[in-house]
Amino acid sequence: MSVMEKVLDQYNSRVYKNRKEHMVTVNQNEKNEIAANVRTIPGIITQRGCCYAGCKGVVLGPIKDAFIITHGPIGCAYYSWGTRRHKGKKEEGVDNFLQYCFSTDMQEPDIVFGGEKKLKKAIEEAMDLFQPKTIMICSTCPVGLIGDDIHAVAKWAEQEYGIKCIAFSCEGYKGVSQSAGHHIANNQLVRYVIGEGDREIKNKFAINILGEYNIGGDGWETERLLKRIGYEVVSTFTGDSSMEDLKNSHKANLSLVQCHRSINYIAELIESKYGVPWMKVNFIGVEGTIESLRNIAKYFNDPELTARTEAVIADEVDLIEEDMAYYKSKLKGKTAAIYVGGSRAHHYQTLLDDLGVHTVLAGYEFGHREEYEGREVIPFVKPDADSKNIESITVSPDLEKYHVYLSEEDVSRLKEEKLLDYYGGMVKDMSDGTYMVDDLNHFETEEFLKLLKPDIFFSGIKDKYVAQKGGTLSRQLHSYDYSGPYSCFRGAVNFARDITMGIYTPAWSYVKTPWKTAPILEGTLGGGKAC
Ligand code: CFM
Ligand code: HCA
Repeated sequence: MSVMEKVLDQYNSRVYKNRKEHMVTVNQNEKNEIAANVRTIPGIITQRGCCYAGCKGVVLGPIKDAFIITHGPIGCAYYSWGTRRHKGKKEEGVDNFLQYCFSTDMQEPDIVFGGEKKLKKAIEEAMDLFQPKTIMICSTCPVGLIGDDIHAVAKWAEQEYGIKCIAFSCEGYKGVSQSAGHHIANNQLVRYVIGEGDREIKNKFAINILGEYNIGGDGWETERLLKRIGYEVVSTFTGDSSMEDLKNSHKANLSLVQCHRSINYIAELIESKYGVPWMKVNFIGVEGTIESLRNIAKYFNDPELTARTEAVIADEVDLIEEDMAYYKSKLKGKTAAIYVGGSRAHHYQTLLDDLGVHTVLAGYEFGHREEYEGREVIPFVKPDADSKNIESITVSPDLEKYHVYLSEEDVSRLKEEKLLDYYGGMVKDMSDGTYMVDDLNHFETEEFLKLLKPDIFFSGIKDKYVAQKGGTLSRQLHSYDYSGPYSCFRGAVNFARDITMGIYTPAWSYVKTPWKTAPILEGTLGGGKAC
């Protein structure tokens, strides 16, 4: 029986059938079709976050001068505050609210009698104390259930105070975990923010970095590298960004997409409305970074820029070569399992490959089929649960602001070459016999770790300690524990150092795993039928 069959075999037949569709043993001669983007089975202990987490925590949270009020009970605001480690610097003339956590702190009477009054009061207080230029309101579950009209309150605030106030109906239950929240945030940013700026852009090598949230300083390192080559970074969505940056993003000549899952809607809508194409990049891993930089230079098609790209690559590689060779000598032949949100399980395989570490299992919490199998499957994907209650907005070209850098023929050629508007997904970069899994739950995580025994398990806070108590080293690939940046060349060394330290710490061999010391009881997890 294969490892996957051993895990699945513990389920009853109904759960077996369901979960089997979400697990693939990779075989490059086959289609490797996976079921993804479906609601979590009630009762299963999932690792996924909620829709509010994806909207407020992920996409909007890093915008430093947006004053975000979580409308709901206090826990939601508190748990989306700071732990993701999206860093932001104070900038002259730009507010920075990242260190604060604002919430209406709804109580039972607000649920019974309605919470709009309390929300207005919170906005009044915000204006008195902080005078923000932008307020964002994010709803949590009870708000949707009792029907508070946060959009009406946002309109009231705009009229009352002459500020921008945007409401996001991102109630936690609204769709497939974070993925639904990304969509809601993307829609409102396209509607009310992008395209409003009139900053002058002088450099024709003007780019946006979409889907880069500056976790552990990743965005800063990527920006440093791109600026060194000669690019102007117009905006980053949304790591260390200001509203003014986002408003001007339509002025760039190319959008780079780091995390496809969280931002593909914005990338496509910016292209339809303003003519700016997008390119999937990966700044995680030495080889990934080199390939991305070369692809960007290919798009701009300028001999000086291309030469500068090669010179910077040579110099940056030279600086890290010795360290990388050392860490590779320590890590070569080790194995890893990765289970994170909707993009890093792919990106980090590039960096692990650089270090000679073989990824035996990789999965997403809420990736869609295109993040697994590539965008070519989009026409065959059935409408998902989210499409019922989350709008898909369409836009038409803005005749005044629409601009092109390359000719239509050149853009079509690059699209055909899959350099633009394309993402190939994770599976093409995985080797035969490895496992690709979707929406892994706690039970499956433990079982896979027992059977595959990877040297390191990359995941998040909810499953890290379970793994470590079982004797498997675990590093958080969401927040990087307390470390980073891990992006580009210098980041690769930081990552290699951190995991070498982890793997060579003898602690894990001292941990006695419960399943080695206690007999497994019939009918419990790891024993009889789990569900
Ligand atoms: Fe994109 Fe992200 Fe991720 Fe994501 Fe996330 Fe994140 Fe993640 Mo946590 S936007 S999909 S919703 S790369 S918060 S910065 S680490 S699950 S893999
Ligand atoms: C979220 C944010 C999260 C959680 C990470 C974790 C992050 O899902 O709301 O489970 O450890 O990156 O901080 O993905």
